Amino acid sequence: MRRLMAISVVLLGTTGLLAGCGSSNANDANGTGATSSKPLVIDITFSGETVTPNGERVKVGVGQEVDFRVKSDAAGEIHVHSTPEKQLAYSAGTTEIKVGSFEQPGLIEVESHALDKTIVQLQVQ
Ligand SMILES: [Cu+2]
Repeated sequence: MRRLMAISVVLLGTTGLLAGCGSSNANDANGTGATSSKPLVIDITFSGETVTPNGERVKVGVGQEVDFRVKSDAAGEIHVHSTPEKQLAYSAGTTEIKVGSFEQPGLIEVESHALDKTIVQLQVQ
């Protein structure tokens, strides 16, 4: 008897999911499921002694892929204070860098040590 109940619960759950699938597209766009699927692209521009953005806080979903699109007049490195930390090299011109995803919620500093500036703070949540 107990087993039978368990099975019918599973079946109910499955049909519920299937039924929800076709109609849930509109809801998905403004909420929950959207974060992890597409990468967050952050544009970073180095010019002489300045960098844009400059210390801004950017929200990232846990497990969401992050890409940096770096435009610079000279080669350099970006330091990501994640665990483990990452040292990302870029060249003069435009460099696309796949940073990867972060599994731990928290604040991650992204810095240029050459300029001694914080570029962005990734708020992983
Ligand atoms: Cu650093």
